[in-house]
Amino acid sequence: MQQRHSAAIHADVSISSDQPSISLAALGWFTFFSEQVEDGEAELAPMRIATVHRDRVTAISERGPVRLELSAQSLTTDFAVGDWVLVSPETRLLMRRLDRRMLLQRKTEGGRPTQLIAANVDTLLIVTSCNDDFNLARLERYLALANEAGATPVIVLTKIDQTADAAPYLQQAKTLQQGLEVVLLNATGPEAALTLAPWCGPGQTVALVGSSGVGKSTLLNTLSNKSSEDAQPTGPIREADAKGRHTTTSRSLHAIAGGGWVIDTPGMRTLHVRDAAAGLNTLFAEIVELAARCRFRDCTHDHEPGCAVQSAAADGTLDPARLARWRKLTQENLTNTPVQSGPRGNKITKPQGKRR
Ligand SMILES: Nc1nc2c(ncn2[C@@H]2O[C@H](COP(=O)(O)OP(=O)(O)OP(=O)(O)O)[C@@H](O)[C@H]2O)c(=O)[nH]1
Ligand SMILES: [Mg+2]
Ligand SMILES: [Zn+2]
Repeated sequence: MQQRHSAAIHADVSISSDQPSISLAALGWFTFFSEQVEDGEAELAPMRIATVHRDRVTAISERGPVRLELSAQSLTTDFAVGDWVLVSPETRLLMRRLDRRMLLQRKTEGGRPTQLIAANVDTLLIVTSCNDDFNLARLERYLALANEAGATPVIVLTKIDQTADAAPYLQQAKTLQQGLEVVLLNATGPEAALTLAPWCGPGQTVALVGSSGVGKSTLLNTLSNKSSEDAQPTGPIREADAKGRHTTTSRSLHAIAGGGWVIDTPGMRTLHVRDAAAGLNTLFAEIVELAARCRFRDCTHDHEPGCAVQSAAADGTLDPARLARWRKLTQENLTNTPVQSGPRGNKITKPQGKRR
């Protein structure tokens, strides 16, 4: 596998050595992908999509970055950052995308097409700041996205250097999901890389998501130890409401200095839920557990007698605000998720998101 790339493939990059500079395993390649390569494809080079622009796609190969050629039939929007593809070494033509282990998609309302956020991600770093950006309802939407796709969610609270007391943010975030990891950091300082080290390392991929201005690109520059010339651009936020200015406009994959890969994404403030029943059940597991004790199996936890959910809200063991957010998200998911009819009019429920 190592020796088969021709020089042509790297015509536009500076790496000239015959030795691979990155191992495929360090790039995140493992049996799930290698098993998909068929006998006739042994001469093709596996590469990982690094950037997707309107008119071009780049990838990272064992020797470094490569600009890919797309066939007339493929669109750049078919590919997600983090995808594995097979490329002809002679022509740099992208021959085939391998099946994804997981895909993070931004759902839209109704039937509009989804946006591909990133593929083959192990950990979703959900970034918010210790300021006005912090919003429990928005964080829950990101958690539903991670759960549904099968990525481990971690809440990253930035700008601890700009708040007198970060503890209340940490405490509130921890209540959002059972077993949820929450970390506090200053994205501009090198200690941030140590804080996130448990989720980084050879072969691991993390993706940064969150509103504009929370410090995703700042954190990426810290994790990747970028020099000022090749750093991701960052931009100031508005003082009044802590909103950013959408500095990052495309998604991109970068090497982490201590091993592993990190994906930067443009700020997203609105996230809709759709096809996310399993992800919501993981997010709201304490409500699902209570619901199992309701007198009626089809209890809506609204008006029914013997409702364990309502009584938990009444006696203070379940925060009524959390229950209201559960109700809103599950309702939105139902409204947005088309129900297909089976042969005898039976409802077909979708299979749950894949877990690794
Ligand atoms: N003091 C301090 N400033 C931070 C921290 N994180 C980010 N910033 C600043 O916050 C501003 C926004 O940071 P960016 O990294 O551009 O934010 P982003 O999330 O990438 O924003 P978009 O690309 O617009 O989505 C910049 O001025 C950063 O220097 C932090 O932890 N502490
Ligand atoms: Mg950015
Ligand atoms: Zn009930």
